[in-house]
Amino acid sequence: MITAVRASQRLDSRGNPTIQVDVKTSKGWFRSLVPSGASTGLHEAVELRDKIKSVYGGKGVETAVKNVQDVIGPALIEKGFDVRTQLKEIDQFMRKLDGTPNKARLGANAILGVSMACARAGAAEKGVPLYEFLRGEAGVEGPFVLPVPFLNVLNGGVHSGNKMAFQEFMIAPVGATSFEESIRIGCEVYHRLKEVITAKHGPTATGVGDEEGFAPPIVLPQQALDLLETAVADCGYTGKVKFAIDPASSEFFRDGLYDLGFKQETRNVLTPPGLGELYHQLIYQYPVVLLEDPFAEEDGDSWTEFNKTCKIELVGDDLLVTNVERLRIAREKKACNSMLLKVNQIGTVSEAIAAANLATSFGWSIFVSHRSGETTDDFIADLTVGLGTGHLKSGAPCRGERTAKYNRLMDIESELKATGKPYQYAGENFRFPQNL
Ligand code: 2PG
Ligand code: MG
Repeated sequence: MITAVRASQRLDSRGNPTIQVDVKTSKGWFRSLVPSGASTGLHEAVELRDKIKSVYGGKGVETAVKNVQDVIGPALIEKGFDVRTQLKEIDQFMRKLDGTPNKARLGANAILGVSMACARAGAAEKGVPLYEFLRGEAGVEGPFVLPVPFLNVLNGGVHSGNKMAFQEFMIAPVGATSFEESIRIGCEVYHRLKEVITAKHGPTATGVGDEEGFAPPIVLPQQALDLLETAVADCGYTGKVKFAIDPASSEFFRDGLYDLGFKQETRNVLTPPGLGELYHQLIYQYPVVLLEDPFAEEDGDSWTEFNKTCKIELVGDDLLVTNVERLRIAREKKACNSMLLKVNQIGTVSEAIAAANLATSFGWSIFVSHRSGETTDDFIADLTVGLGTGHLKSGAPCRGERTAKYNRLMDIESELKATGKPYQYAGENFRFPQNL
């Protein structure tokens, strides 16, 4: 039973306010911190901001804090839900209390904070680790799966001040034999990449972007992938490390065209088929195994067209926003074959799990994701293992808000090893680890 609910305004990794929620049960206090995106999808649940320009530039979340303290908290306590078994009911109750289709009244940030803290409380009351609790909620069975980390080591788009249009270039150590080894490989490549960038562009070019990947003065995706290839080869990991790209193309979609020069003085415009051709070339030329948001959320036809010939994992982020309605539309249109899972896009843990289960029923893969504005909350590490998704992205292996998730995953791996519970590292099977 929940006996107290507390909320506070705290900071995310960009120095913007976010919401922290504490839920109390007989086992103690359970905390969550809510992340926030920059390249957000049009159909995401509403993140409530105070919009008072003079305070944190309008980004304060005091209203959301008040909504937890004065509305959600007292109502939940009165209901007397059992956190061990009623996470779905708790989430459903908050949705009703909000009363809007996109959580615009109480705020998806307020609701999600409570939902995550309740999941933690539920796990503690049940006496199981959070990943095991979430696995139970999702009805997942079989050996536990440790994911392949997709480390975003080069940042562009709206996540950095360089001129590169594409937002994320990730390295995926699929050839490792354990999660811990995958992190070691990822870190070694990351550090070598810094040296490669220094040699090419000088030491001032090694500053990092919002997800702690480097943001050197490059423009083209080929330049980014060449840097990655060099760093991987120098470390002796060619073949063991694959690449992934999230261009976050909604950010440079204008009037039916894609402007790769959107951060430059001059336009560099491609038609949707032209952009599709560029992706095909990159996939042919480099070991790219995953492509996320290659086309804009309003450009569904281009997704469908590209999916006809795309042989790799095609992930819908802005396109799907972790929302079952959007998933059904995308499936109808044969737009993609994988879902990005971001809990704050939908605003409750159980709705995120429902979206994951629907994606699985479509035969799609699931890629768990952090947000560019993160916190030290490591919830998604447990969620990834709980759902057995086989891969996640949590930025570069650098700075606390990113490494918190990777560190937690190493803890989980050690714990599984120590307790003798069956588990496997997803490796090459990151898309469909249940086939392991
Ligand atoms: C994305 C994310 C996370 P943001 O586009 O996938 O990497 O960025 O949180 O800014 O939406
Ligand atoms: Mg994305």
